[in-house]
Amino acid sequence: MINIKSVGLREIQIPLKEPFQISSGVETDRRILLLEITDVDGVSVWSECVAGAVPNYSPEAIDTAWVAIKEWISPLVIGREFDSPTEVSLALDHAIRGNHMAKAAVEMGVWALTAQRAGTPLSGVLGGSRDKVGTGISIGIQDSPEALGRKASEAVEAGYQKIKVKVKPGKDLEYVAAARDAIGDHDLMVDANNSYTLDDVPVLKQFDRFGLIMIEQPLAWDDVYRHSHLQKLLTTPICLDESITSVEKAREMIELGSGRVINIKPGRVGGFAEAIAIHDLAASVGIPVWCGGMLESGVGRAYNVALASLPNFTLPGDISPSSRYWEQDIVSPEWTMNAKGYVVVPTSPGLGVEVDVGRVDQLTVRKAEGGQ
Ligand code: OSB
Ligand code: MG
Repeated sequence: MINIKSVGLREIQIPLKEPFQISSGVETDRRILLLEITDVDGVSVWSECVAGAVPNYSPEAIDTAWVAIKEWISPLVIGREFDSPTEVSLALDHAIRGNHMAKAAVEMGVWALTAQRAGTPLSGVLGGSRDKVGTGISIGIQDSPEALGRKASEAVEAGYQKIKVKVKPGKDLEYVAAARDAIGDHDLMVDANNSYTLDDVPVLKQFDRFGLIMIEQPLAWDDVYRHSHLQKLLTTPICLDESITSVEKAREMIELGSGRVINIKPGRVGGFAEAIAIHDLAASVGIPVWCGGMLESGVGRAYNVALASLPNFTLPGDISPSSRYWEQDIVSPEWTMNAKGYVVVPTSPGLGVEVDVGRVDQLTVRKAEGGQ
């Protein structure tokens, strides 16, 4: 039984070790919305809303999520009894259109609360089967092909199993060529964050010569249909990220042949129930999935690691260790990766990491109570 008493919101700000640039913008200080969800028995968990400072990845941003969680989502869950996290997911889905990242922060927290109460690791309640998850790195757009080549080879040195490089028109073929030269036949992919159109087919076809394991979201952020045309013209598998916002979108992708791989971010799809549905659908048709990242703190990372332990997450996720992003994370122990590029899935109850509340307090810039 789930019976939530309060949803505390707070915004923290942490400087990223280095700016992270994608086709549509750059992030230097990460503004992060954390929730502290407490039930009527006093059991409490932390969760993270992955929305960014501006809506340049999806239509959501931290400020819209703040309002959505405080004003609309919290009142739907506080003081009401639910039998399972899936019931919470259905209730939120029924009452609120869009606002997936806001809903996910609450819904995922409820899964962690369920795990915490049962004395089970989060991966266990999700149906995870791996004791460690393979990790890749996502390298932002660099100033020169040489700089990218250096970063890519350092990442291979560090053990990352998959190297993903961000591209955009004009910062593409030369950059990818440099990365490929730097890392030999190591697994390499690109992420365009929807910076191309079908007019760019001549350029996009040239990506085929680099032996990439996939090209992520080349066309519009909400497009499925046009990707089906593009996939027919490329030998490189297309992986959809932004445009897979639900299991129904995943079904469209599969039926249209718009891609051959799916990046699952639980925040983007509204939570774990939907993420698991996409995972299961993809598994049933032989489409591999991997867990994407949104520059999460150690809290959001705990949720991603747990999800990535499910069986069809057969490709390395964007689940870098804490030290890739932060001088100091807000959890202990911090997330680490071994020399073979694996992050260990925690076996202790709930998230498997402790939140350093003192540090969170220091980083907090605003607080509120949901539903008030
Ligand atoms: O497209 O996968 C993306 C970060 C912010 C917004 C969108 C994306 C990303 C990443 C970062 O690629 C992955 C990570 O968290 O390391
Ligand atoms: Mg992406």
